Amino acid sequence: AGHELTRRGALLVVEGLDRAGKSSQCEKLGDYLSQQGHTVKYIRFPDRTTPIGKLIDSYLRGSTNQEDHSIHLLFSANRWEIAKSIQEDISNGITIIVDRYSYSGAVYSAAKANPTLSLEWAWQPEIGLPRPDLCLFLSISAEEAAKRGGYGAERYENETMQTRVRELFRSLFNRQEDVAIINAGKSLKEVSKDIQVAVSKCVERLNVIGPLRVLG
Ligand code: ADP
Ligand code: 2DT
Ligand code: MG
Repeated sequence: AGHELTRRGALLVVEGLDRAGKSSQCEKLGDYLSQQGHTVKYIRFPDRTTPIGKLIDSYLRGSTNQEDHSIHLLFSANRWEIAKSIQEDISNGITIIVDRYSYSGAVYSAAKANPTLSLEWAWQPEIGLPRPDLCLFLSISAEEAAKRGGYGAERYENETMQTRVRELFRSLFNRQEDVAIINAGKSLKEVSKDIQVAVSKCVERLNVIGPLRVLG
């Protein structure tokens, strides 16, 4: 007697270009949801702490080279190795905020313009992973992003890649459901308000959405 059903957590993803404000907004969203009484966990991809993540880290820092398809599959494997723990946390009532996910995975690889690495090809290994209840796409212009500082030293942090990534994010999100496009060019506070509105709507609908789904 007296045992109540645990309400499942929500799987919330924050996506966008470098310097769109993803990490800052993940932190603000975590604080907001905690204040609302949710148990919240923050994770990020790539998760550079695992053995696969260490290979990815040295690739991103330019210490090693990897064939385009091969590194793509490692990024995906880095999500698959954590997929089960995501499912478990969600069913135990924990809301997970994810800093980059499959969308970055598909788009950054496809932006390399390798003739055998299309967006469609790049999406395939993501099929079956936990599906976000909501993906918040922080949309920012090249001009606004540039105001937030120059490019870092990592691979992909250059104008050619960023321009292609911006275009590919747009075409990917045209085809995805459960995406909220957030204007990330506003102030930190305004952006976080817009995110809170979108997330609250999603969290209220969780009982309608039902159990955690998988990416198709
Ligand atoms: P990302 O994780 O998307 O790369 P960050 O959250 O690390 O972005 O933010 C990149 C930089 O831009 C940081 O210096 C951060 O303080 C700043 N920043 C983030 N959001 C805003 C905003 N809305 N307006 C102005 N500066 C911002
Ligand atoms: P940050 O750690 O600064 O977010 O940069 N990337 C990310 C991919 O190419 N594939 C992926 O699957 C993921 C999750 C985006 C990480 C860099 O790695 C890229 C920028
Ligand atoms: Mg970040």
